[in-house]
Amino acid sequence: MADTNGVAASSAPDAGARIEFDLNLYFQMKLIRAFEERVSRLHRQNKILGGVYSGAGQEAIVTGICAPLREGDFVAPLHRDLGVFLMRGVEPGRLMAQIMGKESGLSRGKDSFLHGGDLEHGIFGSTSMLGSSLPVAVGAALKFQLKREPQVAVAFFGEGASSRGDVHEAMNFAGVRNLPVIFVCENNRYAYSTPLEKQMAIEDVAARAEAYGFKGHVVSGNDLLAVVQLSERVIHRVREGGGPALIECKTYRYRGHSEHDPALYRDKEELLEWQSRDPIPRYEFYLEKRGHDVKHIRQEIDERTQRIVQEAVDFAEHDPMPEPSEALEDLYAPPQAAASLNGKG
Ligand SMILES: Cc1ncc(C[n+]2csc(CCOP(=O)(O)OP(=O)(O)O)c2C)c(N)n1
Repeated sequence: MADTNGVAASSAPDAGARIEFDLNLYFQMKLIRAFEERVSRLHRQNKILGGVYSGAGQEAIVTGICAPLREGDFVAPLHRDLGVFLMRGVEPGRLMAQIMGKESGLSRGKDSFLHGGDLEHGIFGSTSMLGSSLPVAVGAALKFQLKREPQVAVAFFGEGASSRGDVHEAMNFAGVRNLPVIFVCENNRYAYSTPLEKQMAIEDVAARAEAYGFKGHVVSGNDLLAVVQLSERVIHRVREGGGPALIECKTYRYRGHSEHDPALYRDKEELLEWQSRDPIPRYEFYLEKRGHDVKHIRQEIDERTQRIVQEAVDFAEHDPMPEPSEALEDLYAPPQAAASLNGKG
């Protein structure tokens, strides 16, 4: 696995590598949490353009799912998955610049976090339509299959999006064609203010996989160890040609749907209960059982993550806003490129 924020290595063959792998996962999850918290704060300071959709509480999912991915794999994140960008090796400063709408951001200041993508790191920028990125991930998986490339596609979505038609069409097609795609549902029990039971007649989104001819798995999305152990196994199988998979991660978002939502539709007891299952202390407990000096490691990693986040903020704050004259650049593929895509170039 890469040191700070590179694409994570796939597996840990021996004890030494396992220790490094375990500690790097901890570092990644803590970096995502620190980044999320800072972004929420920056939003309150009016330094962020557009909405902020915090994934605080859900960090173990992106960390554990992305860890076994390789360069060249394709990921379609959910609007709450800032962590995917860090896990795939996007520079924290560039990510912060994107969130602040600055020139060095992924879209060169044309959007905030929500729709940012980075194909260089295999990240498809999401669109506002819930669930619409699943057919795109399936398209990428079809390309991998047709070209016999050993890559996989991963599509993250919420349980709210799972009630949308595109999600079912994507899963059906993936099942029919046995495509190398992993669908990851981050089931945080609320789609904006709509609770789970008001939009699904069953308990598990994962149960739907069977109807499309592949396996659905349920895992605690607050248990990094469980997520990574499952994702290593599932991604390996999918990569080997075993066909699609659906992983449902049960979790909870700490903040409102977005920063402007005080989430008055859920009760405090529920939030407290989920916070008592926070993925960070849970993983620390595992590290402790493995014999690590967690207090010392925590302090070291906190200092490191705070430094990285501060450097990212400094970079983004000093980065210029884009020039108005660039407003129409990068909106469409140049005619030459479009013609060659159509086979007429
Ligand atoms: C097709 C569609 N319907 C409604 C919305 C408005 N909307 C944006 S996010 C959201 C809730 C999404 O819930 P979920 O898919 O569970 O993901 P979560 O936000 O909980 O992570 C809604 C209703 C939208 N963007 N697209």
